[in-house]
Amino acid sequence: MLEKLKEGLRKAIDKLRGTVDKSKIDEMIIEIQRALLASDVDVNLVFQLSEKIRKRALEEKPKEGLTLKEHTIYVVFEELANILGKEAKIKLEKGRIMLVGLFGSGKTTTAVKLANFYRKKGMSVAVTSCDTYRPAAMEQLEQLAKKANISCFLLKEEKDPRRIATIALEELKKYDIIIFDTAGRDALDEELAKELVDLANIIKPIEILLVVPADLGQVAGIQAQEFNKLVGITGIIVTKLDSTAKGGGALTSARFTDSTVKFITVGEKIDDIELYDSKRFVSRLLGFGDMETLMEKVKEVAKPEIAEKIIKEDFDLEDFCAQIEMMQKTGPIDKILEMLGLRIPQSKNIDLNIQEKKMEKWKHIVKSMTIEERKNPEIIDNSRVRRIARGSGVKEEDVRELLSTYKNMKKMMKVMKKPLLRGGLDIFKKFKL
Ligand SMILES: Nc1nc2c(ncn2[C@@H]2O[C@H](COP(=O)(O)OP(=O)(O)OP(=O)(O)O)[C@@H](O)[C@H]2O)c(=O)[nH]1
Ligand SMILES: [Mg+2]
Repeated sequence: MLEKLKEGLRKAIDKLRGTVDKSKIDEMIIEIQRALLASDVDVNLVFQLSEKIRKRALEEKPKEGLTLKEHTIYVVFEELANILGKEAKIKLEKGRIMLVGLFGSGKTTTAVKLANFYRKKGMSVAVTSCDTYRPAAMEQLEQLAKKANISCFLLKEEKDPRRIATIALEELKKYDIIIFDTAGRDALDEELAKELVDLANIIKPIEILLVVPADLGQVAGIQAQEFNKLVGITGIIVTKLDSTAKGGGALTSARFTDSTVKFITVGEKIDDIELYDSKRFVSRLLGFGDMETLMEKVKEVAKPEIAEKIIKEDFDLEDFCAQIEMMQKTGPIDKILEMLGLRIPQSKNIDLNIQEKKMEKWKHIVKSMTIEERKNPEIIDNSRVRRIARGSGVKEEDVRELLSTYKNMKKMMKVMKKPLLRGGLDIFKKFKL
């Protein structure tokens, strides 16, 4: 996601090597400007930001215990986070959510991702479609919802979106959250405008979220303004951040309204949606790692104790099994590593696409081990392998495979830990972020 911007910003921070002085800070600012402009952030905004960074880096007294370099990085972090929005606040209360946006912006797919997001927060959720404009729009929502096991209400024959909204409200009233997908158009024409205003009046949503694709860049700001004037949007969802370099422009679009970017989507899968928090986002861009989002993902499926161990790289075979299980649920490891601000070379990657069956086998194997073996798998020699295999009814090579995967993962934890400490975690601790 936003690889170019990331690269550019990291290159900028790299300019601070050695003793930091005014000329190094200027060099860094030029790199930041380049990166942001390439990401389609508004020129004036970029210049304002540059001035602020320059002034604060050179004139502000560094916080206690910080070197000038750390101070400068912190200023860059804060100012970038400022222009890239705020921390999104969402209401976890009963109500209706209405998605609006132009053709192909990602409304229908986002409706289901969003439903899944709220469901994970423990709420009952249903989706419905008021898109009577595009052929097969309802079938698309139906299929996506079915795949994700989300309740979906449709009136496929009805041609009036207002009637659909009215009936859906009644039919779905037992749900905590009802998400309304709406039709798109090439532009916000009169017909669409009227339809959306009517729908908003019927649905009375607690959130009207404008869905904009990241590749719109700065144009997203103009759209936000238009839709805001029309129906008063409460937030923006920037989609397809995974597939464009222009995301910076879209992410800064909320400043034309009094709303904020609330969610971003970063892929086509149902879990590829995140609550947007510019501080977290910028820390990821700068390579400090997004510890909070990572921890949140981990917490969704694992106990906090295990999460701690993952970070501390202090885990035994039992934790290992728990961790593999968790990663099967949290998704591919490369995404988790990206949140840690890391890119692991392909060769070092571990294939975590391990089928349920193998997991089951591994659990049996671990059960056949002594406590000491679980704590220190290093002591397991050939004769112990044989005994464990017999005890758990598997082949010796299965035991070896488990041990070698464990070893690889431990190695990877080491790789993960170093840049974390070197990169920004230390700084983040100092700032108590
Ligand atoms: N790579 C990527 N593709 C996405 C993302 N979100 C949506 N898409 C794709 O964008 C395309 C359009 O998405 P839809 O959800 O159909 O968009 P829509 O706004 O409902 O479109 P209309 O109903 O025609 O107005 C689909 O092919 C989606 O799979 C994303 O975050 N990343
Ligand atoms: Mg649609």
